[in-house]
Amino acid sequence: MRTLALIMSTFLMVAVMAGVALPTAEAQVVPTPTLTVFVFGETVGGKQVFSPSQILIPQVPVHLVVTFHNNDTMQHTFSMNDVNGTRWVNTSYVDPGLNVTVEFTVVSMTQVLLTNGTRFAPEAGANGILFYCIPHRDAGMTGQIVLASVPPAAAEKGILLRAYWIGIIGIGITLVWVGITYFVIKSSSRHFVDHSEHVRKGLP
Ligand SMILES: [Cu+2]
Repeated sequence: MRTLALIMSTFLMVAVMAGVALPTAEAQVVPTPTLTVFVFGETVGGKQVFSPSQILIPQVPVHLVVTFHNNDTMQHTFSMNDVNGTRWVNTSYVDPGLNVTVEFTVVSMTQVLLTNGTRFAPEAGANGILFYCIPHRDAGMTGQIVLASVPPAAAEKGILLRAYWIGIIGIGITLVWVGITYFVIKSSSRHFVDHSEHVRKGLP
């Protein structure tokens, strides 16, 4: 009986250890996703604008492929500066009816990585990373790359991991108590020596 209890508890301990060891194997490298968007340059109600004026990104980092289409009768650009006013992303002047594609990686809301490996700190707008049209910036032709979700991934992961550890610790504590109880009951019971002692005697 004692041997059986030892075998059982050993088996359960091994199962718990295996469960604890699992999460380390789950560590993985997540590749940067690519988001392809179209942005139009046009004149709406006499005003030069980007349409849409916001590029919503679901997360950072994200690789952005922006196809700028000039849907107007005058030239426009899709351009981005760093915090010091140096221009790093630029379609140059796009003629009416034409497309130009630019691509870069938004590493974070304060860092952009170009395809040639250069990193720069992008100029910020009120809600995100600013982009603009060179000849019409002062006329208000600006837009922003906006992070659509404020760190949901980290929060979600935290809750899931916490639930996982609460479960594992709960199972562990339960097993420890089963073990303690077994030995407490065993030590407070004397050994029966023959079958007559096993017969239920009822209340004293
Ligand atoms: Cu313009």
